[in-house]
Amino acid sequence: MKIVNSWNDFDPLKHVIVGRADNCCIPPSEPASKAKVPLNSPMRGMTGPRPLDTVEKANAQLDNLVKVLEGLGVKVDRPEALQWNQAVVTPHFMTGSMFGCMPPRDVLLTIGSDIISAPMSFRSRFFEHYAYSKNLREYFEKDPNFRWIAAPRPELGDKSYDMHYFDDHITEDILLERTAKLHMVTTEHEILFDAADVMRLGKDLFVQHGLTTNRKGMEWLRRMYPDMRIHAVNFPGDPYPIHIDATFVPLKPGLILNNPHRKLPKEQRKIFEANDWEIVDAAMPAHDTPPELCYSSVWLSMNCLVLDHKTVLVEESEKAQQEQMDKLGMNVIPVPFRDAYAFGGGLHCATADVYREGECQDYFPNQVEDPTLVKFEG
Ligand code: DAV
Repeated sequence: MKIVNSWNDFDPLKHVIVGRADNCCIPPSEPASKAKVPLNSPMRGMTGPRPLDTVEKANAQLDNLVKVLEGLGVKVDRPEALQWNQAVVTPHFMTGSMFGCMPPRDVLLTIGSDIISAPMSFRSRFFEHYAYSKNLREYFEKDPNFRWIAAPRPELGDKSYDMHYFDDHITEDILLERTAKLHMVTTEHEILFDAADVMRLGKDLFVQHGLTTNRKGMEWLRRMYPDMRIHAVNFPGDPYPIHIDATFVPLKPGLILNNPHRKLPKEQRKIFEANDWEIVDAAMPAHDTPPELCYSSVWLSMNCLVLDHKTVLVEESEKAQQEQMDKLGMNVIPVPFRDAYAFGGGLHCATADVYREGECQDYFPNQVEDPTLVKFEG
């Protein structure tokens, strides 16, 4: 029986994993996660299990998302929450706690009939893939074509990070300068990527070079998938480039929303222009600030879950984003989700594809000189 199949983020969704907020922690500071906690956030210095009432509220919205999806005929699986408030000790590092299993999108990368558990660049997220073992074992038992792949487990020792990246004198302006120059907190010591840095469009993967994904991670994907084209993209204007799904979001074949504060540079657009893809500025978010104790920016407004080429789930309060998508020809289903944001993201983050209809398509048959194309850099 075929269970796993998904080549993009917009073909008809039939089977998905939705995360859980149980036991979720704010992990202790570590070389990479200082990046995730904005400089002026009250979360700096706060660690430990998240308050129970916030967990319950997030779970209520996650459970409601499950109901909405099931009501639309989508099969939903859930991960197994571990006791995340345990230390992680490996030969290369120790850290005081884990994170959670709300955003499966960060961890699981579905490419056709493969699901890859990503290396993950945060020490606190090293063992997070175990939350999905139960699901993946089941797919492995039932689907003879499903390939369960673990990317190389990273060391995440001090060589994997620029240990001075977040020294005390750091400002947002300095961060903007550095990220624009592709100087990230993660080094090129080893293969690193988070699954949510990869945007899938059939034969092409567009991978954000940012704080959580390096060039070696892209090179690993290139060697794993020699018939695919891997593109390195980056978005100057984002001081914390972590995950591509509040920055560059495809809605249907030929149409991508781009965060207007994080625009894809001109020379990186050639491949889209040569193949008649339209890149549209996303609407402004409804909120000036993210919810309390939230890692992500207000741009979770565009972190939508596309169900098919005409249907999309958008957070309930994001009226401008809903209106824009409506004008772009989508049927918008509003879903309340802000209480879940602090646990790791929006509607796209909170899900991971198991099955979408459709095959691997070539959306970019016209090849132009493309500076994003990843080649061996030996
Ligand atoms: O804009 O904070 C959030 C993406 C979460 N997966 C942002 C990126």
